[in-house]
Amino acid sequence: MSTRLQSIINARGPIRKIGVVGMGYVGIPAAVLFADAPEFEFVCGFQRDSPSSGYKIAMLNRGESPLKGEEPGLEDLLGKVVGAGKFRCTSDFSEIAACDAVTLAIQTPFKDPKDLIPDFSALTEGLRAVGRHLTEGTLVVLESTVTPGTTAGMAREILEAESGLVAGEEFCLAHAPERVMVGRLLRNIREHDRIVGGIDDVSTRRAMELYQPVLATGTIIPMTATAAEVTKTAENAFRDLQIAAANQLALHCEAMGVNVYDVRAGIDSLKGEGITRAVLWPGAGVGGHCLTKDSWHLERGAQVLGGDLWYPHGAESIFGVARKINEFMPRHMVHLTLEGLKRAGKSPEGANVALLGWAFIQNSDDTRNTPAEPYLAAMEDAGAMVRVHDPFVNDYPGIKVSHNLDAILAGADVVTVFTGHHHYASFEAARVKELSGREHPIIVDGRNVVDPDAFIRAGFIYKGIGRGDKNSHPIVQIRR
Ligand code: SAJ
Repeated sequence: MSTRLQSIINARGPIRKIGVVGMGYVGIPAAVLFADAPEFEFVCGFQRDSPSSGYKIAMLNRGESPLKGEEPGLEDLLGKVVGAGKFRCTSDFSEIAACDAVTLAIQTPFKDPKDLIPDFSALTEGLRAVGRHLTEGTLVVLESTVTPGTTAGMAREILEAESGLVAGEEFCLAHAPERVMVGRLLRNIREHDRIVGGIDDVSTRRAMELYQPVLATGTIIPMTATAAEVTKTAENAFRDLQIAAANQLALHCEAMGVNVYDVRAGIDSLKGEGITRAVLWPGAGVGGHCLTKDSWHLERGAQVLGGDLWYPHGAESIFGVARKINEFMPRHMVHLTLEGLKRAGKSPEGANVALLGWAFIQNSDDTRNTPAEPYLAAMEDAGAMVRVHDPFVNDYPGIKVSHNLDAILAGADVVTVFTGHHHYASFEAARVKELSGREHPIIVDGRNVVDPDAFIRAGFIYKGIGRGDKNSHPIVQIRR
């Protein structure tokens, strides 16, 4: 443990002024919660004055949140701390010099997950800006999701090179991954347990001092910085794995003529002391910005840090296989669609497909990495004409998204449900058939939202993920 760093911290005293770099959906709630804590005197939000996001600075300083969608309590709290003079946003990074602690909450997407190379360019720029103004005794915390090894590796190197100071000797460095979900930002920070990992014990303790005041019911879970990075990526990799297991089971149930939802309920009924069966839900695919990348961060960490210790020595790890199963599901939706068209004696060429649901998750407008996109591309490649409906999504680059469901259903040969928006659960089979104007329209249900028997009785050709019990049903001829 560094006694030198501890004595520098003791001389500096408790954390009073905090800097938060990155005014996004992670940085803004963190900044206002730090500012609202009586333990701290002042919080400075740092935002690049770039053409795409510089507008946030003036908005935040007026007490207005630039975040889309409902965030309960956020704008009130922002107005309160701005009015109390406890929070201000600036693009002048030199003010970092006066901060006792600085957190970085900057997006870390993948350029292309196929090569496992994350795009750390924005984070690197933020680290350089912090390093240039770093002073002795400051605590630096990475909140972004990063490949394990980044905090003690690349981040440490950049901060030391820019500041001339030594991490663990002259400044503290830690990782405290965010666990926030859109729509629950403030609540998640206050209520989730907080993983806090320093590159050494002094850094861990200093980071605990920073986060303790903003936790309402959550507790601090201390560990090393690398363990914190592994925890964050693994908690999402495990969720991705659970979903993949449900998807694999669904594919097997289709092959064996079984209803996967009966099997799921059966497995779930196994209860009792020490028995756990977290059977999640099969579906049309896995989107979002968490699960689609965090398994690759985990894999890359093991490869880079582990070298030849990395198991399975070049073969596919279970997390990689899980990703591939989840990425396969939109292609399986294409397969079900083509099978349905074949049963109707129709070619995909020129077929009208009504694609219902563009958001990656039900009852949301969030479209990041939507699994509907590869489905649309594949159906258009097969010559189909795809029209997209989503009641929550207003626009998406290159895609026309309609809010008029009847118009999208009119003349549809195929109706494909990709997102489980509640609007689709109340579908009337007769109405949908009438709108389609087809004798045997096809319905492909990717989220188990429609009643197969109702649609089969109405003359539809039904296909559903995991519905091995229904996918080869006899086609009902409707007497005129
Ligand atoms: N999905 C399934 N089957 C399931 C659950 C989800 O196919 O049983 C699909 C969804 O349709 C969606 C994707 O997976 O396309 C992701 O869904 P998600 O519920 O995991 O939502 P995310 O991506 O917003 O995940 C976030 C994560 N939170 C953070 O990173 C802070 C994740 O760790 C949480 O577990 C998750 O929210 C949550 O539980 O709400």
